[in-house]
Amino acid sequence: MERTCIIVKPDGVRRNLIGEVINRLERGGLSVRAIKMINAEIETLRKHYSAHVDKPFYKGLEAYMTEGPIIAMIFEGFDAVQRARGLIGHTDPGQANKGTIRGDLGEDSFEKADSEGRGLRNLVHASGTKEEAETEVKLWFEKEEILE
Ligand code: FUP
Repeated sequence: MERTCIIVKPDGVRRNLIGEVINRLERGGLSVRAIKMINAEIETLRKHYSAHVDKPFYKGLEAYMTEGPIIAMIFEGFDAVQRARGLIGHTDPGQANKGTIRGDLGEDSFEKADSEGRGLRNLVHASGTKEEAETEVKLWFEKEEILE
């Protein structure tokens, strides 16, 4: 069965939205396969965002992702990667459709974040492709943390 890596980012944890995120993904047909609360390590973030480390916004993104604990999860289900991204919505909460997690619960936008020179607070991360999902599962989880 297809898997995807989902992270509730520090703003989602701080705003008590962990349950809401899990609920929406579960009701959307996905099942939790693994879950943990951690402080993201700088080294792990650099690998996770390897496509972005050299971009000007990376420092802000790293600062945001380390401002508090995160919830790292693996969800499983049919077409899990695309299904989760559909339920979560557009990267920019300011452009995300109503009915999506970022569209309904997001309070930030690229415009706001850029004007304040900080990372975009968009609540949740979801893997972009099946290949990314498998890489991220290995990056964030030890084998023993994924129960059979
Ligand atoms: P997503 O696939 O939705 O996680 O989005 P991207 O891979 O495009 O971006 C990764 C993260 O970098 C996003 F959560 C938002 C952040 N980002 C910025 O803060 N500024 C930018 O200009 C682009 C991305």
